[in-house]
Amino acid sequence: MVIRSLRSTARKALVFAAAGALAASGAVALAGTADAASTLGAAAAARGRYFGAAVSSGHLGEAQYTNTWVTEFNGVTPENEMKWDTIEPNRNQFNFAPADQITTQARSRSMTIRGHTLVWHSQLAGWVSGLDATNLQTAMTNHINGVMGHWKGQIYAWDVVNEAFEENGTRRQSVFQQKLGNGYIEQAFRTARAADPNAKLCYNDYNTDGQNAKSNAVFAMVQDFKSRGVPIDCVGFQSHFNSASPVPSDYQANLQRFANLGVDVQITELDIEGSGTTQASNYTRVVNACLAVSRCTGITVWGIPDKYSWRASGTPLLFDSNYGKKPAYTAVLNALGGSSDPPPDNPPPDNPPPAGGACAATVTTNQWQDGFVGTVRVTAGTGQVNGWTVTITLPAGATITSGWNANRSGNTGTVQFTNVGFNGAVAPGQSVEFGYQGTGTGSDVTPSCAAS
Ligand code: 9MR
Repeated sequence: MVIRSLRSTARKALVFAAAGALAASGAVALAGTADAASTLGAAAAARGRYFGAAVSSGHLGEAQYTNTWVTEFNGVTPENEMKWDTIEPNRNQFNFAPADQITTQARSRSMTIRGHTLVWHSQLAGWVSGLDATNLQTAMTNHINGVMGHWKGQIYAWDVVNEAFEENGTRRQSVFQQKLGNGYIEQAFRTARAADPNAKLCYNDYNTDGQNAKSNAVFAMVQDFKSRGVPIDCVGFQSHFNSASPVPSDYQANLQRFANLGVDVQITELDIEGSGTTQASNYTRVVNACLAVSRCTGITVWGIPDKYSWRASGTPLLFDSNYGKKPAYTAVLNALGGSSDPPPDNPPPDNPPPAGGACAATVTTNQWQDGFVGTVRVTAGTGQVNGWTVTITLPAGATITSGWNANRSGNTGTVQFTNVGFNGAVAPGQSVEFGYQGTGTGSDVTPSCAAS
């Protein structure tokens, strides 16, 4: 049991470390791992890409939310915390704390971090709109320098300018456009390059996912920037889809034509409304398109469980509101070459499942600087289990602060977990999972399992 637990943890750690290194260096294929990867991030890393999620700092205290993020994803975009109204609410007063909550955890796991976004007409602090052209120019430069400087060397890619075009391909009449004129996008990119020369600089937009007037206008801008040496490294395709705005038939071709200009492409805010196999097959198309374009360096879904989506009623994400994996999750994992099936060495031949009505338990611990999440898997032997008790002994100094899917006898030292109503019955050879989160160092625990 211990060996199984350690093997699994070590494998995940290796894959995650590799993913971080890959993200920094761009799309390079990772040498194949022996087992099919069992998480989105690990599977994407094996294809030389990151798989991220938009994360909100307000939900980080929810164990299932954070656990799902750090277990499944190897990338992150702060959903709102880096936007101008949050991060510079008053002129030259920067509020980095909400975004730091996300980036600190992400960095401790070597995740790929996307910065979103520096210059955008929406979620703009009120004071910016009232500035005259000279002051607006200074404020934009100061904002880019201040925000990028704070995370210099830590951000994989920045959405330098977001949503600057209208559907018909004309420039959006934002305050930046109206007061600074056409040149503001170029100015923003030049300022950004100087502020953090190691960050990839992206233009990001929606409804540019197929060839149309809007994406043609962005294409022309990127082509112009490339021809004149204006720094731009990537284009982000938000990819918000539903039945009124489906995945376009030329989705892959559109990604490819941008890549052919000499920029990376990224799917930056993916969500697809729907459910079941229809939703799953749409997700598969998007993932396959990215995999088919060598310069498509990663995919970010715009949230984790459906209930926290900006359009929750459309259930557009990979996890349902109880963090259950949807058919779309399995489709994405499979498209990335991963598998939810237990790897062939789990259980290894020298560690067969227990006989009769017995059970076995393994613990996988995600440890960060001063906290941890433990995921415990309870597996029934060759007979039916109708209830179970798992016992662990935590290292000194470790304290459990929350848990899910089990009752708990205490928070320190030797702790017993018993099943809750819905997960006591485990069929022969099947597994259920529960988890806990805590402070201190919670690794190296050896679980034992007793069936009833
Ligand atoms: O998901 C974000 C939501 O929480 C905010 O209320 C909203 C405000 O405009 O922004 C959402 O994210 C947007 C992203 O920053 C840019 N592209 C469109 C996204 C969905 O609206």
